[in-house]
Amino acid sequence: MRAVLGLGANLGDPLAALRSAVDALGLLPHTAVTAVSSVYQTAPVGYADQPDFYNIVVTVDTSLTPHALLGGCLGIEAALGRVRTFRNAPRVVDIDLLLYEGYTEATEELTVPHPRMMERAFVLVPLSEVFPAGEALGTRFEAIATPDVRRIGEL
Ligand code: PH2
Ligand code: MG
Ligand code: MG
Repeated sequence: MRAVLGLGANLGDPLAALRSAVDALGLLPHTAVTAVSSVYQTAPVGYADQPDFYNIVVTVDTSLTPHALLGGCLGIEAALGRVRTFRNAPRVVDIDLLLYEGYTEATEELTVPHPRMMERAFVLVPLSEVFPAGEALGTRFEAIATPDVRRIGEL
């Protein structure tokens, strides 16, 4: 199955954290990383008083279930030193399951498609790089260019 992940980091060495996270995703069982977007420097959304984020979108091929993949993502966040404080707080790395082929769920543990992805340019702009036709795993989206999301190069 194919899945799309959104990664963000804004504490410590964010680019190193994103690289380590992508490497770790590829080491999850039965999982291969199939695409990695460029890195975008993005203005913080939700809680403004924190450093800019660095965001990427990654696609994987996996036979992990959505919950097992989510568990893998949370394990990687913890292994890279993420400490959860408050909502939208600065973080070493955040790995969100945005889309999972043929699957929807809305529970306390997991909501896919990600409930806020359609309003977040820091997700949609890198997503549109990986899916230039504006459709990802059957989900249509539109990315609007904004100065708050700036491409800075390859990971
Ligand atoms: N993640 C959030 C809240 N705000 N802002 C930016 N720019 N990038 C993020 O990844 C981000 C955010 C919650 O996960
Ligand atoms: Mg998030
Ligand atoms: Mg998250």
